[in-house]
Amino acid sequence: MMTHNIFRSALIPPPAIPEQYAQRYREEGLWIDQTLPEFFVEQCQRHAESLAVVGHSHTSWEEKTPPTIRWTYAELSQHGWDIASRLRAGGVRPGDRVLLQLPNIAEYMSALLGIFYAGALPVFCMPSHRERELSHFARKTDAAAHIFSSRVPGMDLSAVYSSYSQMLRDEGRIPPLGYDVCHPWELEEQEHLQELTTVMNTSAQRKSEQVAFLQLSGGTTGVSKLIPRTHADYLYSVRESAKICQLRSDSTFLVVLPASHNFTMSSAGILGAMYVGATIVFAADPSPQTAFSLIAQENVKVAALVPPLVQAWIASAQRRTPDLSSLELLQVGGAKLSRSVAQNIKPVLGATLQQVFGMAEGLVNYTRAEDSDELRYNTQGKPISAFDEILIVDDHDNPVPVGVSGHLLTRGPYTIRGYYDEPAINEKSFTEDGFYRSGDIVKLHPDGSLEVTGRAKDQINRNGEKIAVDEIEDLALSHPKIYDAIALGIPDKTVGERVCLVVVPYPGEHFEANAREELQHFFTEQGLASYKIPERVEVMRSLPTTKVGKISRKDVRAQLLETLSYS
Ligand code: OOB
Repeated sequence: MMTHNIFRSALIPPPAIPEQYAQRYREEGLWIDQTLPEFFVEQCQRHAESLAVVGHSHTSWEEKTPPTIRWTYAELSQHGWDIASRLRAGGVRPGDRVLLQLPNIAEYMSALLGIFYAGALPVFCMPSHRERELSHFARKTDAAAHIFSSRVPGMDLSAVYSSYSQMLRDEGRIPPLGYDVCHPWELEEQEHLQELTTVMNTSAQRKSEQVAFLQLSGGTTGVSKLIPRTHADYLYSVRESAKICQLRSDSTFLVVLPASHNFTMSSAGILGAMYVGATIVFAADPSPQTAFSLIAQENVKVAALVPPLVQAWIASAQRRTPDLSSLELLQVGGAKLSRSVAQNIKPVLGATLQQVFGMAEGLVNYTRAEDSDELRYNTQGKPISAFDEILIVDDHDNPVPVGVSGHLLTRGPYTIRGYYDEPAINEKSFTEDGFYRSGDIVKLHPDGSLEVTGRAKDQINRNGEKIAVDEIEDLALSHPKIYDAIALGIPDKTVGERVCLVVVPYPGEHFEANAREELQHFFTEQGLASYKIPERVEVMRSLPTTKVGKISRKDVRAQLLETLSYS
């Protein structure tokens, strides 16, 4: 095994929450003095004998067999320590960043605990990320290691790792070490880590208020920005979420969406389940077939889905009448749920709907158990905390009356005050007094519930995965034949929105009938995650412009929707 003797740069301090707020959050008991690794150790001790994780391993998850791993909390912790020891033996040091990119397999959990136990900070990558995204995260965080599995069907992540590592080397950088869970780094017997205290950075005053990990933003500008969340802020949101969702020790939670997503991780999600000592069941794929058999076999009580998946589950359940009798709560979030689908959840799936409107930057809203059906179907709920501050404003930042739609700005005990190492973007994404500009258009209902009525950001929401249009456009413009390009989200029944790219070739350049294949090949070659690759390509001779000569996205969209309705 390669061991590294490289010192990685220190984490850049994120924009801090002003002390007067921090003090308030401490005094009110929102921020407590506990770190995530301490939380894991404590929960694994407290629930040592309970079943913690059910899932496939990296060797078995492609097969349509029942899950092969069943770990108690004590065993999970042991596996976490094992990974931590291996990471440390390989040269990962406390404070280092580690890219975590695993599919929904049981080892996701041991890797997660392992990174924290080693005193390092996970960077939550998606399984679908490829060279372009991974190299960006590695550069931005000076990551020491990248945990992945080389056995992901249809995706050669060893090759992806090698090729972006070479890219980084060519730039004079030292790439992260690759940690393939199929070939774990070796370990000498005496190297076993035993105690957290030996790996924590003890010099800091309040460890719990330091950055714990980096989440990815949905992104409205370029490649995802990194979101620095602290131990104290995140754990506060987890404890409150578990209470709001009324989780109990028998609230077995099914992980369907990627584990790294903030929704799955903490709303109340994986960490909420750990907070109450419940079992976390990993579905190897999001299909209704896989999920339905796990629900019946494992007595699943809670699942979290994006709206397009809910529709797939409903359609499948109507055909097959599966045994979903254990399912109590179906959380739906990540994109707008239509009322008609919302109303079908209870009658068809038997579970109570909870709408979840959240963002990795912080603020999460839930409909509550006691809410009327009217609120449950029509709104996306109320904020977690009485300390969440919500502003709904017009285009000039003036508050709008209750019931009128406006831009949602927010600030609070678990919402960041700035992205990681992005001073220019932070100026635009946050107000001077620290409110985050979510880019969502919402209206307030008289009871305090929020309803999402639109979106003011240039983003495509495909299956709850967010795509910044300018990332796709910038990449398209690097194509030698493309003079101009616009990326748009086209409404779609199965995934919510699909990426459509409208391109204008240079004079004299042509795309043949297969423009789509040609460009899909180009984007794949550029190492772009597959979910961002345009599924529809339209070639136009020119783009409609506004009176002042700017390209009018609205008109392009209108033209396109018109052509689509005829095709
Ligand atoms: C969740 O987090 P992100 O960071 O992937 O995306 C946040 C954005 C929101 O700003 C909003 O535009 C959209 O996703 N969104 C919703 C929604 N939930 C999220 N739009 C309408 N209705 C909803 N229920 O997506 C996320 C994070 C934590 C919990 C749940 C979702």
